[in-house]
Amino acid sequence: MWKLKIAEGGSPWLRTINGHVGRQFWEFDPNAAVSEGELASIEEARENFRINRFEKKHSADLLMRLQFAQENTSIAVLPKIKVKEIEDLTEDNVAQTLRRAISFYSTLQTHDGHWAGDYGGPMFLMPGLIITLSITGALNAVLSKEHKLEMCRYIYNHQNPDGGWGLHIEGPSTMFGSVLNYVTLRLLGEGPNDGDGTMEKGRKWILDHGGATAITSWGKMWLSVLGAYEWSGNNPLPPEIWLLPYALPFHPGRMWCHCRMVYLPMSYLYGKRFVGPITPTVLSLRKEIHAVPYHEIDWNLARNQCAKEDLYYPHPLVQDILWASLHKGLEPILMHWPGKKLREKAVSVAMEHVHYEDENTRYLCIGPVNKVLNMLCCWVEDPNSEAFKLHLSRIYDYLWIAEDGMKMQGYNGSQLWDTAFAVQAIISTNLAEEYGPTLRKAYTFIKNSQVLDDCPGGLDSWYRHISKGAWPFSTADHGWPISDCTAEGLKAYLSLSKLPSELVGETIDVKRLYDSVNVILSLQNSDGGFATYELTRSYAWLETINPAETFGDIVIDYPYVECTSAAIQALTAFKKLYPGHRREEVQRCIEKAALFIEKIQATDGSWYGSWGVCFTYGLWFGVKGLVASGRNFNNCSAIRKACDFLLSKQIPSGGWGESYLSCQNKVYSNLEGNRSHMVNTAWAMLALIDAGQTERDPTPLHIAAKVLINAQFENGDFPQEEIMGVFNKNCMITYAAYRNIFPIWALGEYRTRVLKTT
Ligand code: LAN
Repeated sequence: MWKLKIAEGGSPWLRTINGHVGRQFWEFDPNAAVSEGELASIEEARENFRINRFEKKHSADLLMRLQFAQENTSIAVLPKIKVKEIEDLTEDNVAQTLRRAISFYSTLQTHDGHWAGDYGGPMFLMPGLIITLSITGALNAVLSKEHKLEMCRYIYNHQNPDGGWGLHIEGPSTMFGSVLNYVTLRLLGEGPNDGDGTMEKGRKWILDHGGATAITSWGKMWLSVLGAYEWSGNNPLPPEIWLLPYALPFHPGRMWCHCRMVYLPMSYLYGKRFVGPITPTVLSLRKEIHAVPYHEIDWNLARNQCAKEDLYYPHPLVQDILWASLHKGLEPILMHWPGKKLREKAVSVAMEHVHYEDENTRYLCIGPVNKVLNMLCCWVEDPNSEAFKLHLSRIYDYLWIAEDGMKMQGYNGSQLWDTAFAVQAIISTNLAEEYGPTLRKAYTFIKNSQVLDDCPGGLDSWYRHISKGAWPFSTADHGWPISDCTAEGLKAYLSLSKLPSELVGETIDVKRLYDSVNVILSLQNSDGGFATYELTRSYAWLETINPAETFGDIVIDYPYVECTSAAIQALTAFKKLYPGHRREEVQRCIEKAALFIEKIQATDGSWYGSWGVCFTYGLWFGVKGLVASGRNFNNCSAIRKACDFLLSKQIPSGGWGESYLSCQNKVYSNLEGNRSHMVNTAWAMLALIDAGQTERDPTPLHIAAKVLINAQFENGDFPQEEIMGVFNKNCMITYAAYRNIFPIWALGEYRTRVLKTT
């Protein structure tokens, strides 16, 4: 029986700075007391997913929800509301829907005060883990047979009908997804010919589309360390780049931290031309995944091959010329004495940076890709090292299980982010006094998750921004500061601090709030905008050297409407409570940020949301930021244009439903069949309410509220619909809590700001 464990350590190889608050991982306990009924519900959920997997590609996080339902059997559920006519939208009916929704959502809160949930979606993460564990010989020590079974289940469940696998669970087949997942199944013990044709179909997709030499650059790197592809078929990733002066615009220290932290261990492995043990499986894979015999492959040609299915960001010509000259001109020098001396120096500098990252994230690392790459580097450096052991025990933080199987998540969770939103959603309903225990726990979690220190040593030499006072996306142990997570954390904290302390608990030292404001102020760029983790440190033209064909906008940290808006909102909320603190700076920051948001609005009145799908998300942030800065419908044309844009996209049913294609193509796209999606509907409502639509004409809000209310399940939950998170324009990611948080928030605002006034 799988059990979700919360805030537990349990291994001498785990480090923590806050007693593991926020940690979540799944453990298989063969002896757990479990009823027949429980087992049957889990089996049923799995079977339902499997049968409908081509129509509903997104799992509904049912294993966790079943576990919590089991633990909360005594909760009485109010009867469901059905709205037929707009007249049924009474204060009582909306309040009852909200009580049902919040009571249900409260049962999902963990004992340390956060909300846990599935943060899967990408299909290229688990392969990196399995390849690393196979190479290092740690596969069986880290993963039980139940783990492996669930991982295989996941990969089977997400195979497309054409035999291939996508970049993410809802995407069409790509070479990147197909080869990596095929290889993963093989390393997990599947033979090349399984009984039901999965492997044969997968291989056929790969070979029909040009074979594994047409995989993207990241795929080439993974296959090279595994030994199923040659390093000479990779474009250079020279570690010497770490030795260059910071003044150069392409210095890695100026790149987006995620890009920098992924290319760091890659450059170490490339610099060493590291290849794992060539096992019989690896030899067999060389035959299975390539379209021509391995020794006949033209590796020089393969360097720039990429299947058309994978090409989101094709290399510009200058990039190909750059790689060719480094490959042919520089690499031969660095591979032989005396150039080799420089190479040795460079790989050791790279390794120092790897260790710094590991140590300062308690071996979680900034994300799932550098997590496993750093782990591999530590093993390559010394297979018996403590660092490698410390890495192993943090693998579970990235694994999640739902009815579709076990997946690797895009982060070690979205704990702080979801909790900050959940708090603001609940408080928006004006029912806070009924949910004291829930809010108290959440308050404790938020207080316990603030990052209290900067990283050690000279921050500049490690290319790190300050973190003292920031909030992270997941946990304090992860510790990387993020502009909008700090802002949302601060907003949630401040709204809780306004509630009676008998209800929610004590405040923290105001200095900690000043520190968070300091982080926010320090992250404003000179153009007024906010990027994600750091200031924008270089130029957008650097994107021409983005070698990752499947991702857009990864090389530098760009300013975003979401981050900029969140900063404005947090600073305005702070200013109201602490008007004296850095008054002028705060005011100037807000005003510059608002101008930035106006400036980046598209001519059609929309904002493109980069981290959620997509226009509805961007518009919610755009409007909310402008309104927080003091603008409104009457004095700001950007807000009026945003309203018009949103209203023009409302579908006849009354909701909004945006497809992930909006993100890729940057063109508003409805979901297939013009269906509505509860999360988009909620974002659009929130934006319209903030923009003053109530005074103009509340009808669009009424019909949207009706859609939300009618979608609620008997138990107070909402349906899991299409995937709603995104990164780097092209890859989708699951936010399992959004289906609860945003309907609550939108109906909360609807209750307090629309119904109360109309
Ligand atoms: C995230 C998750 C959170 C997200 C928000 C806070 C929502 C956003 O407003 C700012 C950007 C941020 C922090 C973000 C950036 C990109 C991440 C880290 C992710 C989407 C989670 C996974 C993704 C990461 C890059 C995945 C690994 C893949 C690579 C291309 C390196």
